[in-house]
Amino acid sequence: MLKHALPAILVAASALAQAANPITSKIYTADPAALVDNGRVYLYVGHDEAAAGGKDYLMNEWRVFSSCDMQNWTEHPNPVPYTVFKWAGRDAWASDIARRNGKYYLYTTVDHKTIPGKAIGVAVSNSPAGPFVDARGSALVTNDMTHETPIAWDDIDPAVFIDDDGQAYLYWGNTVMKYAKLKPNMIELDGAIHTVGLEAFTEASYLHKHAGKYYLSYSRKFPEETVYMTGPSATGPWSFGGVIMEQNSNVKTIHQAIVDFNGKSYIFYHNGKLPGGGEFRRSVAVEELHYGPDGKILPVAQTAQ
Ligand code: FUB
Repeated sequence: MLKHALPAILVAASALAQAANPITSKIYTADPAALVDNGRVYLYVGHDEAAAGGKDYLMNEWRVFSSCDMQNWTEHPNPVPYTVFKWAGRDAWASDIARRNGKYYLYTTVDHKTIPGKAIGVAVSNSPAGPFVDARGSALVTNDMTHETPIAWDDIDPAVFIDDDGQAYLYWGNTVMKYAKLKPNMIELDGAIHTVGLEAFTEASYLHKHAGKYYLSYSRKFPEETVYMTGPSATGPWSFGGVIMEQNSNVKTIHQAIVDFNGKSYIFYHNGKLPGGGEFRRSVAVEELHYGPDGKILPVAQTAQ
């Protein structure tokens, strides 16, 4: 009897330990950014508002959620509209967040009103739940139209990382990954913009540190899969680590964020599994992420929804 009962108990226990996906089924959400602060995980997502059968992204705001257990998510009443940036014309695309000196800096992608193409802005708040206001009054990064073949969307998907020595970095890009140092005020680039050639890099670069090792994850190919590299510093040099998550079935993008929380590691991503979901109607979900004894990230399967 016990022989048969045990597996059932284990299945039930692992189901309980599993995170609830998607994070919300009330709206479509995409491009997760996550921050652990004061015993909670804060999650910032783009709101996918395209109608059924829509042919493009319709994203006007970022929504803010938080959880103390990765299971139950509370939405906070301060969505961040792209209009927080007076210089932005549309498109609340991907973002990332960092805390410094008691303030919360939200780096985000928007379309610039006067400089053609995407740009990166930074908003600031005294609370991780907002409200957020424009921290600079102008874009932090704008599209480089002097490039021989200018790409309107190559300055997207900011990721911010503060190293143990206090140096902050911003990573971003589409097709080519770029990075630059941030000044201690977090709202100005410090020095040159560097480019990094990564094999089949598409977008969604993300930097995190675990057990003394630097991990650079990103979306590779299109449809995208999430892969990672490791390195001895926040600027590399990078060595390929492996595939973390395979492509979605009905959505070409996947966009990850990785955090440690209460002794476990997690990866946020999006898919199109919510009923009515698809390319422009995505849903953010979360899975536990595990490291092998050699520091390798083990492949992560998406849980059913
Ligand atoms: O949500 C718009 C774009 O799709 C993001 O900037 C990319 O990362 C991809 O998820």
